[in-house]
Amino acid sequence: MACQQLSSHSAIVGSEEHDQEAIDELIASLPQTKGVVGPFLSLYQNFWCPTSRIANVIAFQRHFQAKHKDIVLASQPKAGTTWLKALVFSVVNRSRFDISNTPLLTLNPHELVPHVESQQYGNNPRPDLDSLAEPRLFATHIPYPSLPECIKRSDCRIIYICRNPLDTMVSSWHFFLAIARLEGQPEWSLEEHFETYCQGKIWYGPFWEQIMGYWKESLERPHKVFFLKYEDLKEDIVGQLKKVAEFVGLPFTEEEEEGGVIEEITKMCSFKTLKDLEANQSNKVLVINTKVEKRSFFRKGEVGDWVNHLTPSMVDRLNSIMLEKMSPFGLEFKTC
Ligand code: PAP
Repeated sequence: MACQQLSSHSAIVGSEEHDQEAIDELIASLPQTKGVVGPFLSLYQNFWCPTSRIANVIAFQRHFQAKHKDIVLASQPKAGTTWLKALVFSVVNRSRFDISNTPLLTLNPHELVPHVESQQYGNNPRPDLDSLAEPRLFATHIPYPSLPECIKRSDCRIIYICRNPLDTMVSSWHFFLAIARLEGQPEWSLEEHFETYCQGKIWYGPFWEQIMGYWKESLERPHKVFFLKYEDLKEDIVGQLKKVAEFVGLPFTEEEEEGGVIEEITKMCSFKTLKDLEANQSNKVLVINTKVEKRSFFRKGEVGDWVNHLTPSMVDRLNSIMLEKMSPFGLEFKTC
């Protein structure tokens, strides 16, 4: 059933013509859920995609042309995407900007490194991406199997950031509630959100499928997919950033290391620095199909905030999902 669904979708994706009617028919045929979180989700290629973004995803799959130097930042929502965007942007552009003139001072990381499926392909099935400075940086929440084939086949690199599901779940509850409040939508409880999360019916979920897709690929092709954990960044940001720089083919020189360039970048991209910037304060709204206040990307930025929210039975349930779906493949998380 799952494979059938994937292959009939592949026919649409593979079609050269931009056949809006066929796309609309496909979207209308997909299983749908309202869930409790935001807009409708549809089960497209075995992941729960916000229905309003499926056409964008298809356009991305059909028309995107990878270049060998491209860097794709992939994540599950609320796993540390904003942080990763700021860090990799700074690493890649360190010869163009230093800390005194970095665009991070005036722009939110999501404006600097837009999400392909919600921003670049948001209003245009064929955005002009050729003129972007190289190496081009892209971000996506799409699971690995659904990435455009050219990304998988080319030499471009993928950095995936992952976070322990206990904190990710709590973070996503706060984030989606902030959006609901901004839009005057009804609110929902942590318990309701938790249930949806554990059922996998959450943006780009089930979360275990999305995480494991990238994890397995990172084991099979470590030169292609770099698997980064939020908790490891927290513990040793300098060491992790060196690995990121090497992975993208731009290692820090001895001179840079001695000159404190790595520390400067990590300080610039720290939770406190970014959160306090005027560019990331309230009343600044980013539009990614949905309106989001920039400050809602910076809440607490800690490992272990779940202890303040989850009951022992909730923790047991999430732990057993991790034990069943992830541990057998060697993936474990630090949770405090
Ligand atoms: P997104 O997928 O919608 O872009 P994402 O950036 O992945 O969201 O997740 C936001 C989380 O990262 C928030 O976690 P919290 O709710 O537990 O606080 C946010 O605070 C945290 N975050 C954002 N920027 C940083 C940073 N520079 N350092 C550490 N954590 C950060």
